[in-house]
Amino acid sequence: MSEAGEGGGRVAGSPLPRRAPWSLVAATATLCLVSATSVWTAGAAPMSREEKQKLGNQVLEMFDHAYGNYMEHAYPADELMPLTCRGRVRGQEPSRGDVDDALGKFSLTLIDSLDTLVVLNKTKEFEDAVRKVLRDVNLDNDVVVSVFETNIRVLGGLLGGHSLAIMLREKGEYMQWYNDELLQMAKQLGYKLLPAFNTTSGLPYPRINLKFGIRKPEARTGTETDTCTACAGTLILEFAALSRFTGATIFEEYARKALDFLWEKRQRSSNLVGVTINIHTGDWVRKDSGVGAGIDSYYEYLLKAYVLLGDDSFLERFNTHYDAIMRYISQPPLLLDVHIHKPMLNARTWMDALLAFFPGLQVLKGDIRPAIETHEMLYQVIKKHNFLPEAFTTDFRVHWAQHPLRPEFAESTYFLYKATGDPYYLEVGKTLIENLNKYARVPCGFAAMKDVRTGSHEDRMDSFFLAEMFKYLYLLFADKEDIIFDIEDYIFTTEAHLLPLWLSTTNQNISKKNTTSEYTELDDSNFDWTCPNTQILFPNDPLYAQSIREPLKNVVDKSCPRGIIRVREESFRSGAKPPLRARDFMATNPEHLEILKKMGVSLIHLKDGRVQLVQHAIQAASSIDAEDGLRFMQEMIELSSQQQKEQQLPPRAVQIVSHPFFGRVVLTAGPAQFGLDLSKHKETRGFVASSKPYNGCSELTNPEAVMGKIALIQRGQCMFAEKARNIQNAGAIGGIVIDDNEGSSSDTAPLFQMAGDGKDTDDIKIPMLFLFSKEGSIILDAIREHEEVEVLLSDKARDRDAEMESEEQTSSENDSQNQSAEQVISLSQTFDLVDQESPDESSVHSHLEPTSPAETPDATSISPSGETSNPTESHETTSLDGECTDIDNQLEEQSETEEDSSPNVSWGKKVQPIDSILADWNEDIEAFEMMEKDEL
Ligand code: DMJ
Repeated sequence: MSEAGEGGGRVAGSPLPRRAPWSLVAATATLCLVSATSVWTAGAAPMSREEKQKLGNQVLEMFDHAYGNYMEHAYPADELMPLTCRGRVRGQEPSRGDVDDALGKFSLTLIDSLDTLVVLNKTKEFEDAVRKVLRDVNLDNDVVVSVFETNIRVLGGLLGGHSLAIMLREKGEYMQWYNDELLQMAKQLGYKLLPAFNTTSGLPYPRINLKFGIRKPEARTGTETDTCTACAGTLILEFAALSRFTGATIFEEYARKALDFLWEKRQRSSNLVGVTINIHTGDWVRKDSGVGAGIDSYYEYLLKAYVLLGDDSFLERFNTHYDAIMRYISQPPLLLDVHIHKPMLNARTWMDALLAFFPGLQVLKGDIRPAIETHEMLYQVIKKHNFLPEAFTTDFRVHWAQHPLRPEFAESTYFLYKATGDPYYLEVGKTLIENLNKYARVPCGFAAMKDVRTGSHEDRMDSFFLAEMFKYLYLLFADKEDIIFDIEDYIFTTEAHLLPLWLSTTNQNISKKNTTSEYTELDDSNFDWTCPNTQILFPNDPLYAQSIREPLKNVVDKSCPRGIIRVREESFRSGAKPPLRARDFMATNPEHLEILKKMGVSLIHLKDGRVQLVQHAIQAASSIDAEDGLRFMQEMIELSSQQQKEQQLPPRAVQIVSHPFFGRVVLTAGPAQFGLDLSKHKETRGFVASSKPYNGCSELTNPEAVMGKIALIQRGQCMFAEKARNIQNAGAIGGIVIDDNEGSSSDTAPLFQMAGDGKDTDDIKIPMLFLFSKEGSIILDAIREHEEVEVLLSDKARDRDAEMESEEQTSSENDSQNQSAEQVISLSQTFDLVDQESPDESSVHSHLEPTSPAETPDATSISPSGETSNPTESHETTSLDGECTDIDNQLEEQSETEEDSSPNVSWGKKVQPIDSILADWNEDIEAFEMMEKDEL
């Protein structure tokens, strides 16, 4: 135990001030968060108390805007739909797939917000909210919900609410009437979740019917075989708290059993776990491993279970995994997924946004340096795109452009500030606040970003936004006296619900499996039981955090596309060409197939009719053929990427700029293959008017109404180009086609671009955009309410705070063509996104990855779907201290120009010639085969 731990040992809050033996360690973890704020002397300028208070008040105002609109327009529904300003009721909206499994018709957002109200000092509102929960919430609905989401959001929300309700009751002013009713509800819900654990493994089913449980015919669930590791491993805090609060030990026992099983199943050589596991057999279904989606909170709960429950085995497990993470996944500042059996090989070339929680966890662990590095890298990505895109590549391009207002980065910012006291993190928080207000705030709440590149919105405000984002932002700027209780008496669950640390010494009679003997061989000398004493570290070197951040300052702007390209560059430098050029390749040509075989490239016909190419260098006829195969694959990757770009146009934005929207609502629109290209020209701005006839399929009868305006036209009955010509002839300066399929939305349907009519469309000069029905109805509703509605058509939303300048681009040439059908080109590959928290594997970006790269760890694979995986990356150069080549630049995002070099930045891996790569492959494959045998 460190001196720091003992010196920092503080007495936990009431009702049970007694400390268990582990408390010093918990205090040590707490101590990591006890910062040196008062001694900061250099680096970022200190922030005055007034400025902090101003920002804290801004957070309160933003919370009121989000919560107030939810309560006014959505409650008792689960969530607010901030664009259409109503509640999201499951079954009444088009299904969004697994994301909807969080919605159980139990007023999710209200429950998830309970303890936020207390943290934000809104005690009166908390009291009202608790009364509403007790009066209105039904936990017995015939609805299938995610066990994971229900646990972290609803059970956690009820327990967090209960924890703070009894704290307030004890203080003697508020909640005097409270008789543990929230806890009774939590217990009722706990019993409803228990049937999910009825598996031989003890791992829970991913879903349960709140009314009928599992497997009954009425339940409509219980046939699943897989779950994600986080889904099965993120229960212990809530379940143990429930057991300790109520004395009913069964909950903690079940959660422990699931954790024990996951621990048993870890890959024994690497000590890593996969993303999804079969709940019956315990086999890993997805063998890739990272710290983001699908695994994240499993690690979080091991460490926090130790802090809350004081059980050493949890810390030992955490340390074992942490050692593996730092060995294989952490490539500072990146965190890259690897394969559990071959952890030296990367499984992906991109990172997901959920991993942004990890620096916060590292702070709790006490490993500050990599936390600072990763956080800084994430901040650079945010500065580039305003928000963290759902996924971004290792060279920081957008991979999935969505951003559902996730709180993980704010969480890590808070913990880093607590640990370092560096005012830099307050400035980071300020930027987050500004971006939320500038880009996500809409008149009826805050809307998720549909596409961070265009600034367009989704009609979605997830409950975690209220549970987590406002808590962490408020706490970041709050001084001790701004909060009515001592926050350090509590631990944050993964949903930021607060559980009191005194639970550790309450009702401890849970039977524990003693597994400590398994750890004797572990060398955890680098990851010992203490964390650095930040009270010594930071005052001694106030520039410590800054000195770690400094080399990373330009990491995003100065980066070059890396990895796969580098190998190609190396091999092309010699001028060598593969015997078969990618552009000539035909999958039906037997000669070509023969050449592929020689090069070790095999062809896999996917179920959906596409083909996937996989190279196994070891299967090539010779090492020269293997090199040729590598070159062929690189050409193929480039070709595929180019083809994809040709097929895809990024989405466009329709921004409502008139009162009361003032640019705050941005709708995702599909582009047209004809008319003014908004990516090349300035935006078009104008008032909207409906055309008559509304389908725009004949000469307009109301040209005076659409003259000089942007015409609204309904989809259907004739070609898009014909509609465009008709409105152009009537003098419109632009057109918006609104889908005639009622209920369609870009939230649930893939965007597409409107195709021409097969003839010359050069005569169409005005811009044309497409809106699905739901987005279109936002404009139609606005006209009904406000008559004059002005919009901006563009490729990217404009700064909504600046006064919008009028911009008109009109052109009209008369011509019209008649056709009988529309043509549509699908853009679904890029924009068909799925939620990262999906509890089962089948839902996780299956569209983008028909064959998991993790299944071919020793191979370079590419499919015409555009998703490429190249595990050879881990052998390739990642040192970026050279110049990007033109070829590299071809792969950059269409609209972005990035700088050509990245001096001073090294990812810590070395350039390797191809011979050596191939030799390594062989070694890896042998090691892999050995491991597989061992496991059998
Ligand atoms: C939250 O519900 C929790 O933090 C969870 O562990 C991960 N995802 C969301 C927020 O992004």
